[in-house]
Amino acid sequence: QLSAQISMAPVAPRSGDAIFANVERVNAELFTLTYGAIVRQLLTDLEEVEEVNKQLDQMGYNIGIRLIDEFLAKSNVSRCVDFKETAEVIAKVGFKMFLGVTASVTNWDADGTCCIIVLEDNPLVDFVELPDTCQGLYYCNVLSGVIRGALEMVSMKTEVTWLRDMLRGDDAFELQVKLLKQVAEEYPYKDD
Ligand code: MYR
Repeated sequence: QLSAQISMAPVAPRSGDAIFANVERVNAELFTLTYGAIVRQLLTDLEEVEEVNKQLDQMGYNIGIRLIDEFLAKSNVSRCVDFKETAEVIAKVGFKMFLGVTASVTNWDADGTCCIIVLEDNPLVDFVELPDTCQGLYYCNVLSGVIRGALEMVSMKTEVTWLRDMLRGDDAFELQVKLLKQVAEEYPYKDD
């Protein structure tokens, strides 16, 4: 009897592309909602916002050290000549691949080791509104961890910090990426 109560609208035939786009959209929404559920659970379990920030960063780091392989395999980017190129690759190729948005890189310091990545669109925060009790939370802290972890795997120690955050009322998301140390890669043999 129950089935009789559920009426379904007829489904218009759609092209493969439209179905694929829809699957992607649903995946993206599921990802966004899942991330939200994780943050909420951490807030419940850890109570201190500072601890939640730390935990999200650590989760991101753990993801980043694995994600880099997939990134290098899929993107076909060759080794960057300098940190400036690396930052552009993260903003234009990395964010596109894993978040579906691109970011821009600005505010380089004189020696090219510190810049700001600006994200105007961030699917992680779709549907998100933070209550007053969450002041101090860096909701997207997983992203800074991902970048730090991924870069560490290609020999760059970095410090990644949020400068602006739309959930805190700013008009964009800004991440400062600072190169602390570039570990020289060791090759098993020298070519003479
Ligand atoms: C190199 O220097 O050889 C290339 C290094 C490219 C690193 C790209 C790291 C991608 C990290 C993706 C972050 C996406 C955040 C959602």
